[in-house]
Formats: sequence, structure tokens, C-alpha cells
Amino acid sequence: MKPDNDGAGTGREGLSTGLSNFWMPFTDNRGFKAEPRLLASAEGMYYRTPEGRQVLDGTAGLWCVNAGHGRREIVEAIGRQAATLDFGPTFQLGHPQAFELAEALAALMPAGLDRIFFTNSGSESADTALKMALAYHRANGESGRTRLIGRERGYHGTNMGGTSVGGIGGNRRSFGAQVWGVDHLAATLRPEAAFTRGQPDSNEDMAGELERLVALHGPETIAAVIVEPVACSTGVLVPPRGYLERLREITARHGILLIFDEVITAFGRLGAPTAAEYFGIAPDILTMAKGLTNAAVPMGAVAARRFVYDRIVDAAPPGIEFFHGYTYSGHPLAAAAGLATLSVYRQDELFARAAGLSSYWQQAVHRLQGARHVVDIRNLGLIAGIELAPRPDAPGKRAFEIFHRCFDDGLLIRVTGDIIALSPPLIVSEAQIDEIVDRIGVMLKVVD
Ligand code: PXG
Repeated sequence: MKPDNDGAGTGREGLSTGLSNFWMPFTDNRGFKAEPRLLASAEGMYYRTPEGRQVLDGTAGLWCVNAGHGRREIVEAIGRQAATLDFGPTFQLGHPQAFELAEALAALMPAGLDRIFFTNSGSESADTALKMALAYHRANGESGRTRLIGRERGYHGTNMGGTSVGGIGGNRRSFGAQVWGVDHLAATLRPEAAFTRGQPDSNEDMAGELERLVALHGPETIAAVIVEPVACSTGVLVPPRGYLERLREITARHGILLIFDEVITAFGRLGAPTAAEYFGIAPDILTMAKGLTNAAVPMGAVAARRFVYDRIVDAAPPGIEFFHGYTYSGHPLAAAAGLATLSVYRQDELFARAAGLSSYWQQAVHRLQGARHVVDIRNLGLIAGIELAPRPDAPGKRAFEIFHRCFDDGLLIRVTGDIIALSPPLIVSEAQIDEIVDRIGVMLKVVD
């Protein structure tokens, strides 16, 4: 393959090929390929570029490397597993690691969410959860319950179901209509709550809108409501106090399943195993991915309450009960990585560590209140969103420039629109928290 150019000093060091063939996901392909930024290795809190520059990871990769990069225990477990059983089907066969991991996950979930279905990603987890909800109601003799309700500014991955219940205009509009019979709640962000530390208080009954949708469509048509407990990808929208409790109450009253998409929030991001536990609310179905394997091998999972599993399984005639699954559901390498990851979380008490750091984190990120461009700061657990005023003629450009400059300066942040999103590995130190905030503070001064 012919290199696009020779690369020296262009950010292409260490790359012996061209860049054209890889159609990159959610990327400005033309912009990136004109000015690539590459990662070569990673350890602990740092990435390293091909030129050997260290980059402090303020985002745990893409919200996923919760235990920090290159954890020896996880790497070794993957290697051992690859040498022992590289692949084994889980359709009508099994291998011990998948069952062991399912048992370990069931123990970590809120009580009752103990039937675990494996997928390979958050997107597959979201679509699996939606199909479980549909199958449950059918098995329950309520096949009219097909409507799915998501939320504006929600993100549930990029498969058909997740895109449809998701609430990101750009993701949906590019593909036209998707899954039929979907409706959305409004996003929970309110301008008057700007700069709230943690969960905002609200007098408004935002979740009460679900009652309106139930009255509009009829409860007998609604299968499930799916929300992220904290909407992360669209800029860290922290639910007001009482909101999730109210969603739980309304869904339960109308026989609607409540799905928490915990692809980001599970595995310690809020200082608890799950957001469900953090908020003290048990959904009927809970999706995971990312931190499940510390991102070392792709894997997702869906935890269902026992009644969901029992209904689908018991109602089925002898034979396959749930016509769904993936070649790699419970893949041995992923399962081994998952088991090793859970043991790292346990041994290093990383969820408690995140909980202990969250007030330091809150203080630190809110130091940017009053900094140039900053119009809101939101945080919970080890998550923060720093919202900037957009440039009048070019929304998103200011934050994107800060993302580039931070990377070149040795800090990885994530931006969505004009919002900076932060979610460091749970091993972050107080000094590194200060460094993340201070470096962003400097960039806010430099970038117009
Ligand atoms: N649900 C939620 C809540 C997510 O955050 C997915 C589903 C999809 O997961 P997969 O593994 O299919 O990508 C996600 C993924 C960002 C960003 O910058 C967030 C995600 C993925 C990539 C980037 O905020 N979240």
C-alpha cells in the first residue's frame, strides 16, 4: 500500500501506510486525514503518540478504560485465554468463562437483575434490551405493546433501534425514518440550573411528561422507556432530583419496562457499580459495555430482571426461547477480560476510589466557572461537562479547536458540539485532576 505522503513532521510518524482506506467512525475523515493525530501506546493514565509524546487521558479513551490503560492482570488473562480456548460458540454450546462472568455480573447488579445476555458493544446492548422488552410483552400476551420511548439528547448507540430511540438529530436525520412507533421525552437540561454542582433541584415535574405520552398513545401500546441515567454523550446532562424516581413510578404503574442504558455509567463512573445503585432505582433491564472489559476486548451485556427472563423462557415452546444473539456473545477472550477487569475493580476498590474523589473533582471542574467562553459546568461522580458559548458563525468550532490544541499540548479531552466532556480513568490522582482542569483553563484563555 502506498503511503499518502512520507509523513515526517505531519503527525504520520510510525505509520507505514496511507490513511485513505480506513473509513473512520464519527470522524471528519477529510479533516483528520489532512492533519492526523495518532496514538501508539498507552499505560496507566497516559497515551503515547508515535513521536513519543505523552497525552494525559482525561476521557478514559471513550468513557471506557476505567481501570487505566494496559492493566497487566487483564492483558495476561486475555493472553492465557487466547492460548487455551480462542473461540467457542455459545449457540447451543458453552464455555466456563461466559458463565463465570455472568454470575459475577449478576452479583454486581442491583438485586433481581441477574439474567445476563452478552453482546459485543453498547449499540448491540441497546438493541438487545429493546428486543427483550418487545419479546417480554408478546410472551405476556400483550403484543400490542410495541411503542418505544426514548429521550431527546439520549444516545443509545448506532444500530437501528438505538438510533431510533436516541435523541440526536444528526444521527437520526441522516438515515430518515427508522424503527416505527417511537416517541421521545424532552431532555432534562434547564438553563436556570447552570453551574449546579451535582444533581439540580427542580420544581418542574419533567418526568410527568411520560404521563402525557401514556395518555396520548395508551399504555397498552408502550413496551419500554429507555434512558441513560445521566446522558453523557450529548454533553453530561445530569437528571434533576426526583426525575428518575418518577420515571420508575410511572413506568411501573403502567406496566411499561424501564431500561437504563448504563453503557457509560456502569462500573464505577458515579462511584458505585451502577447508576441504578447510585440513585437507588432498579430498572427492569440494564445495558452495559465499555468498562465491562476495561475496553481491552469489545464486549457488552444486558442484565434483565428475572421476571423478564422467566416470562420469555416459560412462554416459549420447547426449543430456542429468544431468537436473538451474536456469534461472539460471551466470546472467551472478552469473558476472560471481563473477569480480570472485575477483579481489578474489586482489588483496587476503584468504585469507592471514584466516590472518594468525586467531591475533589467537583471542586476542581467548577474552578472554571467564570473562565472565558464557559456558560455552564455540570458534574456527577467522575464525569463533567463544560459548556462553552458557540462562536456565532461556527457552532462546535471553538470546542473542536480546544480539543486539538489540548491534544497537541498533551491532554485528551472529548468534545460534543461546544461542550467539553471529561471522564478520566478512576485511577486518576488529585494532581492529575488539577492538571486536566488547569490545562483546559489555559486553552480557554488562548482560544478565541
Ligand atoms: N449507549 C450509551 C449510553 C453510550 O454512551 C452506546 C450506547 C453505544 O456503545 P458502542 O459500544 O456501540 O459505541 C454508547 C456509546 C462520546 C462517545 O464521545 C460516547 C459513546 C461512544 C463513542 C463516543 O461521548 N458512547
